[in-house]
Amino acid sequence: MTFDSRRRRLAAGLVLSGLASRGARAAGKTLLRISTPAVPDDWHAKMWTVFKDTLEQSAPGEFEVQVNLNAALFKQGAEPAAMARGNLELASISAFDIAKLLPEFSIFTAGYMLRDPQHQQKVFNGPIGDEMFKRVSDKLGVTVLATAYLGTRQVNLRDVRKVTTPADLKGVKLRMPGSKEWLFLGQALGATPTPLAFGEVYLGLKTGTIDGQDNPLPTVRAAKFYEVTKQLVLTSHLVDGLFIAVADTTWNAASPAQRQKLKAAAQAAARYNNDHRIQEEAQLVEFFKQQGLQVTTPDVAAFRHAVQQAYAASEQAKAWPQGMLGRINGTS
Ligand code: KDO
Repeated sequence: MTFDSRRRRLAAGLVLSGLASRGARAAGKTLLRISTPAVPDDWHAKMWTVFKDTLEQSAPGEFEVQVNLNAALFKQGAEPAAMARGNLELASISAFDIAKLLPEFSIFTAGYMLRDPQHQQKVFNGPIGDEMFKRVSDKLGVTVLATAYLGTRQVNLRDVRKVTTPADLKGVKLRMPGSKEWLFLGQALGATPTPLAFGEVYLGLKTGTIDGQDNPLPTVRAAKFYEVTKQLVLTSHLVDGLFIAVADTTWNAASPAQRQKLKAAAQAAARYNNDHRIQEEAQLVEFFKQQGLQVTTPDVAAFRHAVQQAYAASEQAKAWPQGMLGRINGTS
């Protein structure tokens, strides 16, 4: 699809969804538009079907859930603004999206901070999550309903090279999503971070405009990046998450019973995603080897040290709430 035809479709979609919104409300249903850049075969795309099905069972006829994948409705990272404008009801937003508007949230964009998916769930489903999500609601006008594990990010290269420490990534054009918080992570890894939207990554790898990208293994499979790369470097640099969030206008208009059902549906979706992802992450190295990729393990301690030093000395760390780092580390 050309950029123009996509823009026309998008504009038509927005007009239609505006009309649908009024129509759906008039018919007594609340419209829930969802937008994600995820590709259909990825678990955090499929989890939205679980959300929709769960809600249709628990609240039949009350909601009309519309799932839009592949960034077809809003471009990656634009979801919080679309929710604030009343053009989108639900999305899975990243710590990086939040940090743009709430600088203290950048603590969750730091490499080698969260230890594993279990640590992540404990942090966000406990007092730290309650406190930080309250700030998110106050600042962004969205309520977080559940935390989905996106996976542990690994470096994935177009050409094979020996990578032991961050110095070995010097000059490597490593694609990162386009915000300064993401670019900082790429730089901390020792690479030359290059901003690019998720939807452009496959072609970028194929044509060589980028030398590599970083993503969790299930996404490398689902988006087929393994077809256009030759190496996976298991840096495990970020235990990444996505927050299933609803616009506060929708949340505040819902009855207490509806809120409970929305939350339960989001939690069922996150559970589905988390279980599948964790299971798949444990199996994928074998799959990639079968596809002909070299899978190498660098000196992870050297990467951890360099990345943690970079964050400790960073401008963004100045916005982190007092004592939060210790509280995160101490959560078990
Ligand atoms: C990506 O662009 O690399 C990323 O993994 C960033 C995440 O925050 C999230 O937007 C994700 O893409 C998309 O959901 C596509 O999987």
